[in-house]
Amino acid sequence: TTEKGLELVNRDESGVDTAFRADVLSGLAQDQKAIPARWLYDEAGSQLFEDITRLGEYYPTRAETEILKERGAEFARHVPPGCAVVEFGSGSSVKTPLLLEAIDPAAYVPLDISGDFLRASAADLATKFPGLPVYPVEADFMREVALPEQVADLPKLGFFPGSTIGNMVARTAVDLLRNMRATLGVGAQLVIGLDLIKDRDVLLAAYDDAAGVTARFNRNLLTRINRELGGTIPEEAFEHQALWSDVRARVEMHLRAVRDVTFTVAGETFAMKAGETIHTENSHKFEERTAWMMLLAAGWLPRADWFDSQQRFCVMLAEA
Ligand code: AVI
Repeated sequence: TTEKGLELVNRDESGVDTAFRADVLSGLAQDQKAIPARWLYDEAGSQLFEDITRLGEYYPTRAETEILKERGAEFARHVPPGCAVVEFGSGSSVKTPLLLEAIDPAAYVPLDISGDFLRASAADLATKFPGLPVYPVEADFMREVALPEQVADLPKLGFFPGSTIGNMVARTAVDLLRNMRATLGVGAQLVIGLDLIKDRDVLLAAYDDAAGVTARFNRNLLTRINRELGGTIPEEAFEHQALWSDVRARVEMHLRAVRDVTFTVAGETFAMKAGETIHTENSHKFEERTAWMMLLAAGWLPRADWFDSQQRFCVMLAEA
């Protein structure tokens, strides 16, 4: 285990991230090739995702920000005074301050697996909220996390914005929500953002924008594989594809081979026929009732929800 910034990554003697290599090699060996979406977020990918959130077609960030901005006083009425806000992920420079301003908490605890992101967002928050104690925790929040003892006696409010829960299949989403409940404790509350099922063309445009930013975000995975795993993937032979699966209620991103290709990754050879794809991301969309069901399945009781003015996005409040 070596340290990259504060981030703990397992690397072999040649510096390769062993988890990345294992996921790519097993994913490319499947009939329907698939690589977990978390590998989209190297430095370039994280920057491209930031760019996506500013695109005209990508409505979720604006819709959720509208809810946090307009309905803050209503959240505040449901939340006990002096709570500790525990954010799953190191926080967005826009959304986190909106929540903190609305509810005036006693402490802020960002949880993230990446120490670099944690440090950056904690420093940013400290300047915006000089009196607020910030206790960053470097941890994988997909599991139960031990919170700092400084917040042990405070009521907890979990915060998981962005519809990031939608990037997980139902089973993983419920496992995460259950672990969040274990992390926060009985009586805690959770504010969670969920993107809603809507017109197919609106959904697809959000994941296949005219300027091609999402295409660059998706295709950057090939660049990363070639660079970090010594791959020979012909990047120009793959195109970005976004599709809506009505059965699974999700947008899927794929990288589609436009011709027959053969390439190697980490010394292993793979072949794809024209039209075959590598599945790179799921983004599930919800209805109010299916979202409630998911929360209930994980032991959370839905208490309230708020929608943006165009009913595109929902922020739910639930209690453990
Ligand atoms: C981070 N996540 C919620 C985004 C989404 O909308 O599923 C990731 C994304 N992928 C393509 N565009 C945005």
